[in-house]
Amino acid sequence: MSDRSAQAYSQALQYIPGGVNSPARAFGAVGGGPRFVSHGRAAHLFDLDGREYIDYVCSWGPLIFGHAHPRVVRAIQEACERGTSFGAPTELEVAMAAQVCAMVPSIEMVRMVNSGTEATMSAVRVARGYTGRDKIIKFEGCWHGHGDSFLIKAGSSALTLGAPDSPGVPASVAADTLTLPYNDADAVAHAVARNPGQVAAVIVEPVAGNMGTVLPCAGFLESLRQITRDHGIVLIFDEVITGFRVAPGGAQQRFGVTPDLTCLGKIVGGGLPVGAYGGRREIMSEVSPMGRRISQAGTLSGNPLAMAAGLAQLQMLTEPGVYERLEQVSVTLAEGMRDSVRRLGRRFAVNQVGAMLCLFFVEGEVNDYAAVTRADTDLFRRYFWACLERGLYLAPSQFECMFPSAVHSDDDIEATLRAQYEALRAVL
Ligand code: KE4
Repeated sequence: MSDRSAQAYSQALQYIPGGVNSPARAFGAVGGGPRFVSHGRAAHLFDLDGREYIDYVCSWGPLIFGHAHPRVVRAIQEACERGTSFGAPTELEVAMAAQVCAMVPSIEMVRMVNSGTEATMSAVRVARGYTGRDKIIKFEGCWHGHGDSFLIKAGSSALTLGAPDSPGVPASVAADTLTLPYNDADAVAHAVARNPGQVAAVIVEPVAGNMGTVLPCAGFLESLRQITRDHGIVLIFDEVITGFRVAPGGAQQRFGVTPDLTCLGKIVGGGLPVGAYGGRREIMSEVSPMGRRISQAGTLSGNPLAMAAGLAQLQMLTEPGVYERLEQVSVTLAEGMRDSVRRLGRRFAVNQVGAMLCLFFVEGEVNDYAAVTRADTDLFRRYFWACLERGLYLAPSQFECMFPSAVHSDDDIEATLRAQYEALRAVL
């Protein structure tokens, strides 16, 4: 590990659990210590020792236009000069709500919160309040943030660090969460039949991005929509990753399935702390202070700096050519990686949709959690370090995605595929 990162890390360990403010940043699954960042510029990240990397974490998804985009920086500066927070409504919040509702038509009303976790926690509480039911259905390997109800067979850092179920979650809470295999609609039908009138919501990542990238099989999302509609269950799409990343209107636009509620995060905040949840007016009209007053609140919800950053990014996404560029960059990467794997005589899976992709160290197709858990995580660990040493900054886990941005240049992609091939050859 680089010297200055090592020094910073040993100091961080004195004050912060694991030396990081989120376990996904720890190098637990790959060994060694994390690189501490000095700054970012476009698609590049620079560590404390001045090493430069092509960044495929991009803050775990928010930076669809890369680091410190001038229009985002200027929007934050202008907002900052008017004050950082008021605890009173501003026109920026109205503009943001209107922008989200315009880009994701199933969202008729929306609430801004401060993280994806807050968005999913709130959406589940609203679904429970609206239906008067307690149980929820989620899927193995999906991550919806660290709300108690979700920490059962969860993905992302829980899966990476081998703790899909967390201590501290009361058995009474866990009992109301039914966790089923992703892409298995029959399992959902059976679970609903065994719990008649008790399931408030099905929450799903419409493309799973927390066990690597796993796409919905044909008919899976449509079946969820049919089952939930037939049984008065709220269908929640957790689009914290997929929102604005796989299409302007998210996975629901790309796959043509409309949920009742949608959770957003990451891109919607332009790199600042923002989450959002919203959906059918009939449901959202029950959120406090309206209707049945289902509680949800937050001191910094709709913060003007975060709204300015998110709005700047969303407005740039509506400009011509952006999604063509995102698709072109991501497909070029995926096809190049498949070619590298083939040239080395292996059949590892590369899953890609929109601007999210993942190389699995699993031979053959990867369509569910069971296939993902067959990944050779020790080979991934060696591949991760071989890539880092060749200037590629990947998530330190087999169970995360690569997140290209609209500002990854043709040179970046060419350099990435060259370095990635060399790294694969070195470890294979
Ligand atoms: P946050 O609370 O981290 O903003 O969002 C939680 C969340 C909810 N839903 C989905 C689909 C998510 O992917 C996330 C957070 N994603 C992880 C990475 N896969 C964040 C990284 C971290 O935990 O540090």
